[in-house]
Amino acid sequence: MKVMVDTGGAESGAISYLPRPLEELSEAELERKLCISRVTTHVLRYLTSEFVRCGFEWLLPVIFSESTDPLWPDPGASVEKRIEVEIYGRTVRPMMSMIVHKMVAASLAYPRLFTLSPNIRIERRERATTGMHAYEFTQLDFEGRDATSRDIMAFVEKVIQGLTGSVKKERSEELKHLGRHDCLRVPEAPFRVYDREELKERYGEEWETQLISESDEPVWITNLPREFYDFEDFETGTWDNYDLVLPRYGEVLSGSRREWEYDKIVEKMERDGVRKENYKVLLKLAREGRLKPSAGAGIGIERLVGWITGARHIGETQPFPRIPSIVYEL
Ligand code: ASN
Repeated sequence: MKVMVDTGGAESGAISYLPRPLEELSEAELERKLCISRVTTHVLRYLTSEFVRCGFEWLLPVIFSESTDPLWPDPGASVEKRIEVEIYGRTVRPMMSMIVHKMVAASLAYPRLFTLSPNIRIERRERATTGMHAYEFTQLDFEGRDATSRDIMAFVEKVIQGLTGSVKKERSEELKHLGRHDCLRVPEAPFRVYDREELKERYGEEWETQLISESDEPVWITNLPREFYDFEDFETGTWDNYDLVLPRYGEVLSGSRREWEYDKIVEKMERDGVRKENYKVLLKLAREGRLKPSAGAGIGIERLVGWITGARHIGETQPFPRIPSIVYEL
């Protein structure tokens, strides 16, 4: 089968390789696919058992809901289509992320929680060739009541160090087959932290692409203006949030300390043009003082595995690739 890709003008750093469906792969390619899958299995087992060991409840994911992440006004988000369907007379949306559910769940019932959350984001078609976007992906989304950004960042650093160490040890055959064993290193902690303002001054508007190509270790970026749920200090104009950026593979995690005060959430929703009627439960809890301070993040599983295995496109880490602009039968 020939795939026509309407990329509408490639983004910077475009790659030419696009993953193909299972039934079109050669024996050698299928073997590579199995190696990547073995690493994925290891990654999922390691991460879920680490989170459980650290006292996180493992929640099952939600797919359809009235409330989901607005992914707005984050300049990095680029969905070209927002899906809404009616079920039982109500309009619901597939999860773009479970952020609202996490904030509610952490406030009311589960002080520490995580979920393996399938997210659907119909990315703009030119993102087919970034190698980093898929229109369906899974994030390990987690939240801790009363946690600070520092707590989350330190925890993530430990997890990434432990994971790279264990995958190198226990999946060395697969990593060798994939040509990744010698170049994958356990990163040193603490990871470097950059303020977005500082990066913008140094590299200009294309700071993210520059940083991804120049760094050889995972690094943090803080202070990113984005959605209402990330904590913003109205006095200083700074944001208490963070992205973890991997060399070559880009942002693998984003998270923040959360907004929990009713007045601030409302002010931000109104400022950003986010429809308050889609967040009635969150707003009610905040108004009643039942929404609690928390912090958390989501780890993109495909990107994490892509980095570990040296995948040419994150679609390679998916048994059934979900590449923007390409819909295979399976
Ligand atoms: N999971 C992210 C967070 O916890 C939100 C997102 O995926 N947009 O902040």
